[in-house]
Amino acid sequence: MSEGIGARVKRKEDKRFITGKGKYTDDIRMENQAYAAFVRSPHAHARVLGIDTSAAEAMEGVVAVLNGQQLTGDGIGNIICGWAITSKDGSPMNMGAWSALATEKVRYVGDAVAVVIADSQSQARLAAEAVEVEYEELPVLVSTRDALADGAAQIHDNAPGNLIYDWEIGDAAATDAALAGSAHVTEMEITNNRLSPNPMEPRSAVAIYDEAEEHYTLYTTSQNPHVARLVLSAFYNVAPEHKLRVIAPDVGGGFGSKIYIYPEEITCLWASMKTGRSVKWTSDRSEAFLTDAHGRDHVSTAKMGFDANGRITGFKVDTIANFGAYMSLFSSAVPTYLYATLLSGQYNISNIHCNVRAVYTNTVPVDAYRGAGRPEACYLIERMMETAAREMGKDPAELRRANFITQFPHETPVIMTYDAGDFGGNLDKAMAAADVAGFAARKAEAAARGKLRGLGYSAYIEACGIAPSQAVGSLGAGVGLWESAEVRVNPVGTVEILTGSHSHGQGHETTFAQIVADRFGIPIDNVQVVHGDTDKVQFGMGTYGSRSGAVGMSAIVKAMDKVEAKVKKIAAHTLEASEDDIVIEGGAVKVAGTDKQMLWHEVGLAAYTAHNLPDGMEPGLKEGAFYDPVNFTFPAGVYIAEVEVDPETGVTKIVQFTAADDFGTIINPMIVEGQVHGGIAQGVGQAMLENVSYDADGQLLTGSYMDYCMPRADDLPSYTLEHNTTVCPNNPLGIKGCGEAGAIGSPPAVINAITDAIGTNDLQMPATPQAVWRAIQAAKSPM
Ligand code: MCN
Repeated sequence: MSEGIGARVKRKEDKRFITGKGKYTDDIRMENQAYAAFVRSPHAHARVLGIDTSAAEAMEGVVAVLNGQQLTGDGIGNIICGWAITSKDGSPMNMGAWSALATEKVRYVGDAVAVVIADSQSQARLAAEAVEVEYEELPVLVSTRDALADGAAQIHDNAPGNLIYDWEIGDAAATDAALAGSAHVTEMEITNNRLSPNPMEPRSAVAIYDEAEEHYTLYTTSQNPHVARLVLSAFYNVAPEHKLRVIAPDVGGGFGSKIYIYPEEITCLWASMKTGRSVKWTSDRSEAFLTDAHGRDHVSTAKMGFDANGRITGFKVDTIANFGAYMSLFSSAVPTYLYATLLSGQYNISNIHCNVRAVYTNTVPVDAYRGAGRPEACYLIERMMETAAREMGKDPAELRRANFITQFPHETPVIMTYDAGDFGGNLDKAMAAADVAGFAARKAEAAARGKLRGLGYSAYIEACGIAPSQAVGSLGAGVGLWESAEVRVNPVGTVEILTGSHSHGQGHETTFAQIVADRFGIPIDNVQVVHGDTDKVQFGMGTYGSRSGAVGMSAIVKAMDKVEAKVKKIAAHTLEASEDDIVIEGGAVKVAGTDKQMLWHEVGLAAYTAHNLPDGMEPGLKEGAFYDPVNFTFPAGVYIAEVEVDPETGVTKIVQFTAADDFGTIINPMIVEGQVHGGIAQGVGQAMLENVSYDADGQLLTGSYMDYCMPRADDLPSYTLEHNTTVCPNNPLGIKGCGEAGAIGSPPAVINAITDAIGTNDLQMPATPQAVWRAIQAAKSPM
């Protein structure tokens, strides 16, 4: 059976994961290891008047109690956002200072003010409770909507009115004119609810300072260890880059939340140097809810205009994006270049304008969470399309089809150039698989049982494969986003792939091996994927924005091209043939049309034994490459949800969910389907269950699984998945990312289905039974 491109190969890494043999950060145990426990603010907004550590310092097992004054005194820099956004008046973004340990002020419940280092975790935690902090409470701001209001609490002195930036894209005047001349305008206010990321493995760090070598090692739950090392040394001044090794071993999920460098890693590294002990910190679930970067949290008003034939004339959006208490590493890019640039959706729209105001509040920092900006854009467009169809009495599928982009490349008014797609084909596939034709009968049958049945569409598009360096650099990113790879063929013919991508659940050890197996005709078990260690892989950009396939694998392909060229030279020389006649097939390097061949491992051996190489050829068989694409990739698809609502209780069941996706060339259909399943589960979670909630004092009300409802198996239907393929022209494999699509496309499909069932458009996420019941009642007796 082929193990190459397109094969449903089982994941190589799962053997160790499902037998409990994975090696995670918390599994690292160092000799002489101490533990960190953070002293966290119980107030959402307060001045720190004093910290008394004397009682804690006297407790058993306590090694040190360290605070923010000491940290900044040692020259440790502030945490920064690395993506510069310029406001429409030309002013730079207002970035408030964020010290890993707060000094003068705390700005959210959970903000760390001190750290206790002790011999055991329980001793550290007990002593943290004994640290006395005197606070002066300040007025609190939580609500996204209220952040810009007169009299709102002021969170950072250098961000007057809590405004971080006021940014726009598109043509405001042309869009206003288009809306004014429209036959119909749909208007909505849409909230995108705040989410907590909840990877299975909580964040963890083990910091090791070697005094003799003046060298630091950090084991950490990171999606991008190289970027972590760069930022820790270049910006936070924690350690010189060549004296810092960052290792992200097995990581149990991230969903974006492990891209950032948090206060805890900085503090553990510094505390290790201060105390001369290895320092470990592992978050518990409560700390994760309190401190992991949240996602989404937008409030938008939108207007979409149509001409008499149902063609979109203009789309105008005004969004307030809540950034929480501080600007996290990528936060500024999320509601701008990852959101507003996708507001054309799959549609041919000549006039778009979007204004985004980013604001501070006394809540956990908000940054990228699976989809990051693109779910917010998709939700907005697809709720608008469905609502517009209902208002105009048009079929929602046909309204979409009439507006689909059909010619590629297509340049949108919000600076994206879509490279390839077949949006009508995706819709056809989804509609056939969902049996839309049979929906009326199913609805009637449900009605006979007293149930409301509804059907909702979502046609999503996203820009992923986050790179290209030229584009992201010109838009304000602090670094270019390419990827690196090295392909090492060993003397016995086995292959090691060193990649700057990082796998934390996506199955790279399998899919990356598959493309090597495909090219060189060797078993995937003879291919080892090496990642996640700055001492092994020199540099890389890590994994987020569904980039590892399109960008990371492309770097491997480029490196394999170079290996193949050398292999052909060696074989041609040894077999006394022309290089042009050499082919690699079935684990052998052959002279085409003859029976002359070298086995793959014989070529490997020849390269290293080096006594019969072509003149001037260097021995060895390893090649490196960097890949920097010319454009993003644009996965797209159509999702159809079918729901049944109990009108007495509001309880909603998704009875059918159909996804037709276009991911270009698919390397491993089983892994891709797993990615889509997981993404849809997260999208259903956002649509129906999940919501981070704070009270007016800034206390987190959803700080445990009792209050923050994650989707469970019985909340989810069996999915029907279809694939449509248009090959991406901008990478050698023709692939598009699949890691976020499910989370992007599914929320509007679910909400559109529920609102179809209950006959009102007035419903915000999450559509809990209570929210659905209330929407039904409000529709019955409008105020
Ligand atoms: N793949 C494929 N064919 C394609 C596209 C991808 O076979 N046409 C394979 C890839 O080789 C890879 C997997 O599918 O094994 C996902 O690839 P890709 O879409 O490139 O995404 P990344 O590997 O870059 O992963 C990042 C993406 C993101 S941004 C989030 S968030 C997310 C996600 O992946 N977080 C995840 N999926 C996750 N899955 C798990 N289990 N855990 C997370 O934290």
